[in-house]
Amino acid sequence: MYKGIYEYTNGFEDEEPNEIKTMDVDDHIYNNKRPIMPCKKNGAGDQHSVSCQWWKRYSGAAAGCLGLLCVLLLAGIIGLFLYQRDQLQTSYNTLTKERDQLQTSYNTLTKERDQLQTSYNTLTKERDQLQTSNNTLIKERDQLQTSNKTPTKERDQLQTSYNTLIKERDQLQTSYNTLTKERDQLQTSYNTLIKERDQLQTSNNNLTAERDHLHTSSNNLTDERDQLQTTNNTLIKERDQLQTSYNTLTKERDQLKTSYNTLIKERCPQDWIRSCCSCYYISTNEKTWDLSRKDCQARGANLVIINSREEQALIKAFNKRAWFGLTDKEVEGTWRWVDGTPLTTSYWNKGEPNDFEGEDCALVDNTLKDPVVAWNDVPCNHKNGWICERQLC
Ligand code: MMA
Ligand code: CA
Repeated sequence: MYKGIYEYTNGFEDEEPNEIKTMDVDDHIYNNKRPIMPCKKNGAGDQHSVSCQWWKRYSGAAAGCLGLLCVLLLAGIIGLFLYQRDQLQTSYNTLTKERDQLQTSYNTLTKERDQLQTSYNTLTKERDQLQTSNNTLIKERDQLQTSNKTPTKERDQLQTSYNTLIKERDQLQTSYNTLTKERDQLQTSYNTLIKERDQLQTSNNNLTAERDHLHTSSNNLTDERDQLQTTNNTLIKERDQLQTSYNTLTKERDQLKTSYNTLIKERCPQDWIRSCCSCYYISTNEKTWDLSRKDCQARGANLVIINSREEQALIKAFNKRAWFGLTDKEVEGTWRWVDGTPLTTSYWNKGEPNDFEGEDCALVDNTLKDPVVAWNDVPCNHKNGWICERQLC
């Protein structure tokens, strides 16, 4: 409902005074009241002129109202366009920010897929919104083109606004296409990264398996090493014990060997006679004094040297006419034992030594009954038995 203020002159002065009134236009148009005469009555015979003036005033008011409506409609459309443009600009800014976020999210593989999907959905919605806006614009343009009542200037302004919006829409479409390309490139990069990630994951799995295998081998080797170490320690202990036993046995062996050698030295050969610290060999045949001495030397001994009365009694008890180790063939009358020592204590028979016809070697005679005295000097080249002596200490 629109209310306007109109100034007019009433044609019937008897019904309504000629004054300024406020009236409802719609009531005026649709209630089919008697039309108010916009023209002044000039005379009694000028009725047709009065009707023509009223119609002109009414048509002008209607045209003014229509124009005002058109202006209001255009203002509304322009406002709607501006509002949608702001929304598109806001969407464009949002898309730019999301593109930056996508670029940032590109570095993070885990979040990148979700963010790309979200951005894609947002772009799709906005593309649909753009498509819807475009369709709306096309419809409005068609409505404007079909409206013949719209003034030319206002239509041109609307056309200009429409063209501006179309350009902005094209720019947004271009931005959308650019963002779509960038999104596709990001998607390609994302797919490449996913493949590389999968390859790395596969390599990582292989390396993990090899690491586990090596870890198992290492554990086995460690166990074997520990077992070997334990065995080695046991063997070292056993070796040390064996070494100790070996050393003990070596000492005992050396002691036994020493004892053996001592016993060997102290033992007299078979068929020899032991007495005190010497072994005595009594010959079974006869040789000269020199050959008898050589025989004793061949047996590791020498002709017996008599150092005590007891030894002389022992030799006498053998009851053997035999050479012993006493001679004066170097210096006649100076008797020496075979070890070079001079004779100090002797057991000569009475009248001996007499060097009868050259007698330089002494023998023990077994013809006298005296238990000790038994020596006589006889020629050295005579053959007699002999007695050897090996001293044990
Ligand atoms: C033998 C001989 C000598 C000894 C005299 C003693 C005749 O020679 O044995 O050596 O001195 O007897 O009468
Ligand atoms: Ca003699």
